[in-house]
This record gives sequence, C-alpha cells and structure tokens, in this order.
Amino acid sequence: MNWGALLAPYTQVVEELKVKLKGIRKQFEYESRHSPIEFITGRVKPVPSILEKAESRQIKMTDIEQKIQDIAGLRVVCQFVDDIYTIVEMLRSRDDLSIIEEKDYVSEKKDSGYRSYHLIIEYPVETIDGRKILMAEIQIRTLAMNFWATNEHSLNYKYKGRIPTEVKERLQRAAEAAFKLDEEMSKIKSEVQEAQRMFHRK
Ligand code: 0O2
Repeated sequence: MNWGALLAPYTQVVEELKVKLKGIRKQFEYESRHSPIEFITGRVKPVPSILEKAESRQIKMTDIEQKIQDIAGLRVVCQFVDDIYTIVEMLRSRDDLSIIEEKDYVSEKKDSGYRSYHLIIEYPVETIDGRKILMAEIQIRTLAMNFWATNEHSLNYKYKGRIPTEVKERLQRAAEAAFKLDEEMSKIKSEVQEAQRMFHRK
C-alpha cells in the first residue's frame, strides 16, 4: 500500500477545511461579533491508527477509504453550547461540502460521558488525477467538552482501552461537571446579553 499517495489528498482536505473554518472565525472578528469558533484543529489519521481501526472492525484494505470515515478529521472548539448548533447550521447551508451523517452526542451523551457533535461530510478535492470526493469527520464541541475528551482519550491510551471501573465512574462525574459548567456559562452569557440589550434601550 502506498500510504503517502493515498493520504496526500486527505492532507489537502484537512488543510483546505482549516483555511475555510478559520475564515469564518476571522469574518466574525472583523465585524467585532462573537465568533462561534474558538479554535480549529485538524489531522490526518496516522497509518497505525488506520490499521488498528481496520483490524478491529474487520475492514478489508480495499474498503479503507469507504469505511473509515475519519481519515481526515477536523475539530471545531467553541465557547458555548449554542455555538455548536450555530456552526452546524452554517455548515448545512454551505454548498462546497455535503453532510452525509450527523451524530448529536451533545444532547445524547455517550455512555463514557463523551459529548460532541459529529458530522461526516463529503468534500471535493482537486488532485493530479482529477477531482476526488473524499469523506471527512468534523467534531464540534465546547472548550469544556474538549478538556474532558482530551483527558479521557489519554487515559484510554494509558489503559489500552480498559479504564478501571473506579476511574470510569470518576470520568462520568467529571463529564457531568463539565456539562454543568457549560450550562452555567450559557446562562451567564444570556444574562449578560440581556443586560446589554437593556443598556442599549436606555
Ligand atoms: P481517534 O483516536 O480520536 O481518531 P467511527 O469511529 O466513526 O467509525 P463510531 O464509533 O460510531 O464509528 O464513531 P463516533 O462515535 O462518531 O466516534 C468517532 C470519534 O469520536 C472517535 O474516533 C473519537 O475521536 C471520538 N469519540 C467517540 N467516543 C469517544 C469517547 O468516549 N471518548 C473520547 N475521548 N472520544 C470519543 P476514534 O477513531 O475512535 O479515535
């Protein structure tokens, strides 16, 4: 398998989408409006992770591009929960990509406590052999959700996917605390906005 050649267009997808998403952030900044995007990261799944996923799901080498939907992965991190839905709406209305799947783990958390909004998109990329439509995964989450997921991911790595029950329970409690923090921040935000509206009306 020539991994370099296979992954090159995915690197292109990640770079192009990073530029486009950063563009959204900049436009909000130029207009001095609250940006629903705090920061963006992106990566191409490393070959060992692709192989591991293919093996665990019994995916044939020839099916990798069709069945592993997150070879190209983007992560959009926001300040507030409602920013997540603002971004989803913005992505739904774009015609340079098409959404083929949506998973709302924000309102329906996973058993682990994980929260995030996932979109699987199809994105056209120009290659030296012509246009290719590739899939990418966009994960959208708040800073608090990201903090939790990053730590849980490291623990999963440390315990090779077998986190002890006690640690799992702690993580679930931490996930709840992170979600409460998000809820409190949203309330504060609404109150501040309401106060600003009243101030402007005077
Ligand atoms: P990595 O190392 O982040 O790339 P799929 O994996 O898409 O084929 P699935 O499981 O239905 O199938 O997808 P799902 O639930 O949308 O999850 C995909 C990605 O979401 C994972 O990719 C993680 O990045 C993230 N994720 C999902 N659940 C959890 C969780 O409980 N904790 C954390 N920290 N992240 C989670 P990978 O490939 O598993 O891992």
